[in-house]
Amino acid sequence: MSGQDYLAWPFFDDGHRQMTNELNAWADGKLAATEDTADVGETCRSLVAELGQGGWLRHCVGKAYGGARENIDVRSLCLMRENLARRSGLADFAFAMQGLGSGAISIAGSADVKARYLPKVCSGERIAAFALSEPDAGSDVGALATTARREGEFYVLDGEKTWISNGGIADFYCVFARTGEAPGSRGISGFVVDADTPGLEVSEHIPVIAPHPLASLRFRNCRVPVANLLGQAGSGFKVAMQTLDIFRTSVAAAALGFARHALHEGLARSCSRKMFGQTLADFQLTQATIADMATGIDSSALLTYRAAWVRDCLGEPGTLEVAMAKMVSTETAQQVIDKAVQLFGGLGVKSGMPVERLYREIRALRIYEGATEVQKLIIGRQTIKDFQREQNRPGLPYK
Ligand code: COS
Repeated sequence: MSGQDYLAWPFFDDGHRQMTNELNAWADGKLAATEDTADVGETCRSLVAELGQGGWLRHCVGKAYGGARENIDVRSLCLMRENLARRSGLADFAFAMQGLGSGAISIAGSADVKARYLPKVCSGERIAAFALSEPDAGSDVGALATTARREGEFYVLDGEKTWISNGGIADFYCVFARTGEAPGSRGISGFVVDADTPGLEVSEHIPVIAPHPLASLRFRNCRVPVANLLGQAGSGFKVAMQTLDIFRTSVAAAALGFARHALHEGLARSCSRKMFGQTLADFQLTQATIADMATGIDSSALLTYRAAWVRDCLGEPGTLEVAMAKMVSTETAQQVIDKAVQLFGGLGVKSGMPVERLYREIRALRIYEGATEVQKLIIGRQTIKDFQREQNRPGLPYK
């Protein structure tokens, strides 16, 4: 399979096919220049506005708030991210963060909170962010230490968040803090906090290898109305996990987009580069490399769209399928891009070359929204649990 042939897969309906064709027509030529930017914050702001005006952010929220489909459709999110990421890491990022940053509102916000925030997320008028990680609680979310204590009609937040995408440019943050109903993961709640709330400040802008707006936040005596609580007090860990169950699949799709771009670059190079009296593509070693790249990409696509389909069509969270998709797609994309760099030889590491940019861009996807090791934990635990539950069922083989 090549190009957009995979759209014929039974995971998709005609709406997905039409949306993807329209997105590609809209994005062609438009997004290429977004990568070499001096001010990533400003570029992301205008990308969010453009994506909003183009109607693309409608895929980040449900229909009642301006969205394209009844509920957030993970296959649409994935097709959007894959096709944006093929062209521009920042455009993909700007799109994805509107969804991730408002996902907890879609899942657990009151009708009032949804009505206040989601339509403007959809139009691109307000920029969203998801604030979960802390200096001492990244993979171990249950250990987070930011506190929220109830005082009358407010919760008062104190603590620090870090690695917050859109930090510094967001208009609001979905923040997770310890409210203490129970120890560990059962004593955490989610809140929507407007960026201009007194007591909330950006404490550090974090430079990274593939520049994105990323910051640490400090909360000091930051008073948030009780009405901004997301779901029940104490349910925040589950709300955060449910949000990640939706958006981790889309990380897999973004990795797929980067990998497809790298394969395209690798093929163009292999078919044009002359050496030893033939082209690079004539060497069996190159053909083996291309075979690994192409097969890895299709494996990733199958796992990614299966995870999206499980959620959209079976109505299940698909935590196991999501974890498999995220792990395989991000790890595979890293290998595919590395092979593309190798096909370019010295030019592959020259600053500004597409494969050099992809090499920097892919790395963080193996870490954020649950590192590969966390995905292994989820897959291993769930597989063991399934075995233990099923092992006494009559009729299973090997009994
Ligand atoms: N959906 C709904 N509920 C979930 C869930 C999910 N996907 N995953 C776990 N839960 C529930 C569990 O059922 C359990 O509920 P009870 O307390 O009622 O039994 C509770 O949440 C705690 O679950 P668990 O014991 O599995 O939590 P752990 O502390 O062991 O953490 C991992 C599990 C490591 C998987 C989790 O902390 C995680 O995903 N970490 C990575 C976080 C991340 O992605 N950070 C990046 C932030 S965005 S850049």
